[in-house]
Amino acid sequence: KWNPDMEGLMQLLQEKGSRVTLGWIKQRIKGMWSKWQQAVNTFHNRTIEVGPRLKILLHLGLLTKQSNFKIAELQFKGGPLGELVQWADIISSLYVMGHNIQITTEVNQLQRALGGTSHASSCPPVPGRSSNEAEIIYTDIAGLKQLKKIIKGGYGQVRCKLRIVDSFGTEPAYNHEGYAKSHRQFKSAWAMHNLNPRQFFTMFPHSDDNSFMGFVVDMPVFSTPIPEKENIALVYGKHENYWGTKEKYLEVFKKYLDVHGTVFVPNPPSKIIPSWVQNHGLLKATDLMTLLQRSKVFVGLGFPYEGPNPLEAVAAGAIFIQPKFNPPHSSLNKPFFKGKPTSRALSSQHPYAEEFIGEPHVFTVDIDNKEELELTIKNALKAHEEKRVYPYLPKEFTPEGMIERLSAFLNHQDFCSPSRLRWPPDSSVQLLMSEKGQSCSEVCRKHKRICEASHFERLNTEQSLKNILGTSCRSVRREEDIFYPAFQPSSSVCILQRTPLLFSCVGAKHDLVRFCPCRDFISGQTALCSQCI
Ligand code: U2F
Repeated sequence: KWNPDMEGLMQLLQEKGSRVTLGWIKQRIKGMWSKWQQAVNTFHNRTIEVGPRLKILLHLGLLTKQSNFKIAELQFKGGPLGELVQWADIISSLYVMGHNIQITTEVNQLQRALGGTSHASSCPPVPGRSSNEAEIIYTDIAGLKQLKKIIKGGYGQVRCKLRIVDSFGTEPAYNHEGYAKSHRQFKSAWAMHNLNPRQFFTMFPHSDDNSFMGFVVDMPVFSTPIPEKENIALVYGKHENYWGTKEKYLEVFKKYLDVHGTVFVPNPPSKIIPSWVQNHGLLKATDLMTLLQRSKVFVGLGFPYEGPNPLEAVAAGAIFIQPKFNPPHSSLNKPFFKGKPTSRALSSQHPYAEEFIGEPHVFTVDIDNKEELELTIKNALKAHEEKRVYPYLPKEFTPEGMIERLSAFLNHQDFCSPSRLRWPPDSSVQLLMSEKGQSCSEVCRKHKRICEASHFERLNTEQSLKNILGTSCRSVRREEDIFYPAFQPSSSVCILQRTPLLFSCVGAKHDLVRFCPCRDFISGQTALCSQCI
């Protein structure tokens, strides 16, 4: 069933007409193909539950003319590539897993692809549907809006087939249309789609209410012993706008290292990049990897947030030094996050690198404190001298890890049959009570677990609260908000959730103790519980 035939995939990605949208994606897929082949070979030697061959439609809304994002136009000019990385890897994994995929990058193509779908009917799909009809549809928020226009009346029968690729995540409060409309701070042009929050797939495992899709990092093959590093600090920022006012910060690195960059040079060139920076211009992925393998340090400027590049640097054996954010960056203080359907606050440029990787591969530092910064640079150089740094990549960002995760999702997340939706198994989930004012995500992380939203339903009964609390629960009532199920110590009242779409891992209120389903996870494969594979 595995399909390692790249030429077949390239044919699927062929474009008609003059507008080239898939150029960068095709380049990435070709460059990474040998890694996908290797992953397929490892699966020949071990069992994995791949499930039936599915007909899957992938609609890349971000590349359509109608999205107005200009991502296609800027793909070779320093524009954002993170989302293209992710789409390239989703396409590759589904294809090598042997699924029957179709890709659309224009609204009229989407319309044609949906041709056979009976738009008005509701989930689950009607038996005897045409064999041409997609069983799963991956798209992004731009694509979802386009779908909404095509399919009147709330997505009809495709609703439960949807999987939304959504880098930064969509929290339940923004997802539930009625709730968002009655709480103005949660209104967002990107949200209010009333999907199951786990139908949104993020770039990093940062939003427990959503699912974690991720992407793949090209781990270089090193000769042994690993070649000596050169005295290079490579700055993370392919667009000159990211460099803005950071000259003083970079001067500190200049005292210890030669500073390099890979910034796209516009025509005419501007003067934002200091003359002492050796700029290579925007590089091809393979050349960037070679430069990262030569570099001791990869320097975060504070933007872009949560991109793939720091993981590539760490996989190449460089140390990522990044700014700590105090106060954290969120929609409250940063225009970038304004209107995004998440209240998440970033404690640094790359919280995953900070929290899940850490020292000696990642140092997070207050960049306004010059002494602390100098000490960090010295510590990083010392770690290299003492050979304490090695190329590192969590399994979840390898092709094997991505296939493992995606196939588990495809086999177990059945949004068309809610009765089958309680996954992972009960045995991987522990019920915990938060402290007053704490969210479920917080309490689960504190216990080295992850909030598992699919198990809220099981907790949300009078009996289960009484089992946990005994007689402390004086009375029980049902309410609609993002904090329930919960206990209010001041009144000894237990409050159950009335609206399942509002079950939320991140909801927290100062006077409430939350009841939380916290699951275990495989180290390096955060999306899966210990018994999930
Ligand atoms: C993030 O998007 P970015 O495109 O800014 O993310 P990067 O970390 O810069 O990396 C994207 C890819 O670009 C490649 C690099 C990565 O795989 O290898 N690249 C390259 O090919 N040549 C070069 O010279 C430099 C980089 C994030 F992913 C998005 O979700 C956000 O929207 C965006 C803004 O926060 O940041």
